[in-house]
Amino acid sequence: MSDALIIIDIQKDFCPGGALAVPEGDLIVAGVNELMPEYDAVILTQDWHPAGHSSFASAHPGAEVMSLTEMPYGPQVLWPDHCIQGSDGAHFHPDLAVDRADLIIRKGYNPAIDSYSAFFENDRTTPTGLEGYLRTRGFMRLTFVGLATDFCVNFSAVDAAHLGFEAILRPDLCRGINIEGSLATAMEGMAQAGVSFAA
Ligand code: VGL
Ligand code: ZN
Repeated sequence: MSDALIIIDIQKDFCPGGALAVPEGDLIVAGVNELMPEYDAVILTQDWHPAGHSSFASAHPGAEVMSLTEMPYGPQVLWPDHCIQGSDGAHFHPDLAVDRADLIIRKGYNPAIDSYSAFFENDRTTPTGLEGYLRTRGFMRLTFVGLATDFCVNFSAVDAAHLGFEAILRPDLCRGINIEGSLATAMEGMAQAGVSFAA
């Protein structure tokens, strides 16, 4: 069976100094680079929002950053402005070996819907196209690394398991945001969905 490595959102804005910094987000970069040659395909995701995106607190007058709002598709955390298309913060971490990637899949470009998962937008139905790409290339076993463990990595790994892929998480090569226990909840949810953890 051939194996794909799915590297979630290792972008400047999710690393220390960025707009939505994940603690220690930069510390996984060297390990992720080292892992790349062990896989038959390397796929990067890139959070890629238009300015004024509906997931930004700044687009909701009076709303606080990291508060919850209700969107037509369900509850949504309101984030600081981050990963705006073409901005410096949307670039990958400068040390990430991006040249090794077969595919860079962008997500979050729909102004009205956030997209945590690499497979579906947060309405849980609009596909990004990644499932078809992986199936047509014959990749059935996927290893997930990146940022943030409790949001985009979590949603991507759970969707992969639900879609019938073998999904493996490398917790040592992920870092989380952890809002009100979200990291523990995410780890439980992934285990329940059938995601396995490897070191
Ligand atoms: C992410 C919050 C907002 C992530 C992306 O990559 O986990 N989190 N956008
Ligand atoms: Zn985002």
